[in-house]
Amino acid sequence: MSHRRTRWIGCWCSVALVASLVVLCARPADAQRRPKRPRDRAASVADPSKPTKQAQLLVELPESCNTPDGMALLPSGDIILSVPNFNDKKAPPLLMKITKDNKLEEFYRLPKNPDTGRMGPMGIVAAPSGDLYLADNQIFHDPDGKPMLYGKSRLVRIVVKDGKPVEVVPVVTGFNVSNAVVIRDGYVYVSETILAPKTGDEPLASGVFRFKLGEEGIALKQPLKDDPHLIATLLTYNKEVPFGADGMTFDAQGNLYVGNFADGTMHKIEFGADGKVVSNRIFAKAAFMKSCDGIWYDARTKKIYVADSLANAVQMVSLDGKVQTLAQDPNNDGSNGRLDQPCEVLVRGNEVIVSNMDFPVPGGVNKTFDKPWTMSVIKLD
Ligand SMILES: [Ca+2]
Ligand SMILES: [Ca+2]
Repeated sequence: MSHRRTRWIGCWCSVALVASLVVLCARPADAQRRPKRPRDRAASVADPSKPTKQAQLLVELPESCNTPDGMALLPSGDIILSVPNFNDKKAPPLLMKITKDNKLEEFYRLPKNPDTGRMGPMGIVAAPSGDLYLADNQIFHDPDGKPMLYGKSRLVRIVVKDGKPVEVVPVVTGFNVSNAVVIRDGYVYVSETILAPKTGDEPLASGVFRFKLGEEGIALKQPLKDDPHLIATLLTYNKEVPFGADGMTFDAQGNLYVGNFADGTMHKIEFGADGKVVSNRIFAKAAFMKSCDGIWYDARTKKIYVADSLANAVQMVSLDGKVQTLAQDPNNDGSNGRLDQPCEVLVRGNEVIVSNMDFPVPGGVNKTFDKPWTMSVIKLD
């Protein structure tokens, strides 16, 4: 399932990276004289913001792929990678294949978006039919060069026959920022990162839309908040960064998790037996989780992996909501697979595969868009 990521344009208030500290409470004198039990020692050294792993190089991307983004894991173990090339639009928008043995192949040179002449491939996921569902994010493609283009983003289906892409079929039109795409139990879910542009000091609204698989030719109602496919709304309180709902993933029980990009929080959405949303709440947050971009639930380790774009890190969220840093790098160019602004993660076997967008955002650890352009891997135990 694909989880995606986001970039935005605007000014971000720089926030110092605050390490989480374990505060030891004062204890009575007699307790201090007693030897520590092993459990006490473990508790005193546990610093959840300290990375436990180092990212390595999975594959270096060619000249045609300056901005990797979303990923779809296929049943074969191959990965389809979205490459919008937002950093340098001289390169065309592409889909690449990373085979299960990590060979890189061009999969699809995407046809033109009918409104802007250029697709913006982001979140991507394989349907049970083998077709791919893809978010075509047009927010950065204003034909007159304005920073934001609203209402032109889409969800499309890429028809796949005998393992090859054949054509692009529009499924839903009228998003502002179609971002992550996930499929479960006959429905496709799309995160909308800006439900309505901000007009003042109010929190930014974003949301999640749900469509029945097979339903096509849908034009969303405007304003988007009035469309009946909207099942959940998130609010983002960060005043400088207008980006909300982003990565999405389901756990084994069918609960949906959504990253709130600029607040760095993860929301949990629960459904009743009739499929209606019964709860939508902030599930995980931590001082050191600066943003919540692409996310992925791994059933083996029972953790949700988070691409933390701003902190240049991959975080892990346990099903009790606790956050722990898996890997983190300082500002760098991505050489040797060091993290270079991760935007998307997925887990294949015991490997966390990381897409490094390298798309600097003010306030983020990554400062420069620079060669090489890379995918990383973090090996789990
Ligand atoms: Ca780089
Ligand atoms: Ca960089």
